[in-house]
Amino acid sequence: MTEPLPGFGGTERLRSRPAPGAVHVPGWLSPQRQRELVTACRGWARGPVPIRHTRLPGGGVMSVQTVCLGWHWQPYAYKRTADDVNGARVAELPGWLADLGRAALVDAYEDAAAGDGYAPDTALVNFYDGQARMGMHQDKDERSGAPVVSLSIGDTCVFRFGNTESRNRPYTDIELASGDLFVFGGPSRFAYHGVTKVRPGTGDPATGLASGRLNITLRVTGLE
Ligand code: MD3
Ligand code: FE
Repeated sequence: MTEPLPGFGGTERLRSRPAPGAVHVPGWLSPQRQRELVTACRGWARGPVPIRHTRLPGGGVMSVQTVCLGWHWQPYAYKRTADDVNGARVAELPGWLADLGRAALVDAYEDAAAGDGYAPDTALVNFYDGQARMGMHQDKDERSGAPVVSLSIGDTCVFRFGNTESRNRPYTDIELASGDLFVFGGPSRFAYHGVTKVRPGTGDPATGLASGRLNITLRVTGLE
């Protein structure tokens, strides 16, 4: 009798709702979709605004490299042009990526209407090498409480999901692996969060990413 009982002993990661409005759906992106996204990100990384380490007002630079679509985020505002890079207008957010965001809300919230009216107008594409981190922060430069959709590809990271009051405890550490979807809506939209480590060598090179981690977030800026 070596057959495992169904539902026990598996290693498959399960969907979770770590806080109201926050849903983690492991393995949401198919391998084919991950490859397509990696190819698209490579194109956006070349231009019209090249991917770069964002400069912070205090003189530091982020360890993460970022390229934006739709609107260009620079600390701490969104603009149509990348005045801190090359002055160019950022690439449009493609309709297929907004469609993917709506499908993500439907699946995360298990509600066929959850994507209705969701019109993300910016995407931030973040690339993490093995040393890159993102400190605990809130995303509050958007003038909208619409959900943020996060897609991860490549190496697994430790994502730290905190509370809305401060960057300190309580927080929950969650492994985000290639293909994972995370949606932050409702009260979770303004929670502190960050990336405390990347686990080099955990991604499958078949995604097209030989090393490192890509994260794509879809957002509604509320700007025009
Ligand atoms: C929760 N990115 O770009 S994605 C960011 O993995 C950012 O690159 C991380 O934090 C990354 O701002 C985390 C998950 C995420 C993104 C935006 C959020 C979580 C969020 C906005 C509000 C609440
Ligand atoms: Fe963030």
